[in-house]
Amino acid sequence: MPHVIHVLNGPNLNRLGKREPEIYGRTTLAEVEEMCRAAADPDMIVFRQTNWEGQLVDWVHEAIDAEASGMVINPAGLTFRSIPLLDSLKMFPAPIIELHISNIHRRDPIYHHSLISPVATAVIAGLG
Ligand code: DHK
Repeated sequence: MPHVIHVLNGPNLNRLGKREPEIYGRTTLAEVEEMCRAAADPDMIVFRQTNWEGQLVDWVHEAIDAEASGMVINPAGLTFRSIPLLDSLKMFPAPIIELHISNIHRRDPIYHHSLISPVATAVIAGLG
């Protein structure tokens, strides 16, 4: 069975490129998707973005059912609030990379405590 990585993006990341460029840079989400596909075999990536919590939970379930080989997830603002997302990720059996474009630990304290990190294999923050 081919290895497939699910790359999931949370709320407001569809505005990348225009959104607070001093924090998130000018790269658009479409360009990020291209970079992911260029880094892997194009059909090895499932790339999604939503502004809805339930949709993100549904996509985690989809990754579980698809027996995905791994997940890269930027939960964005849901990182700090979503127990439903945390509960869904607890059921995902393969490696999970929690990703933040910005260094959340250098920002406003509301961005300091991730509910997701306890179930993440690793966390990347601040590398753009
Ligand atoms: C993106 C967001 O939307 C914020 O809510 C997070 C994260 C940081 C990021 O750096 O990718 O705090």
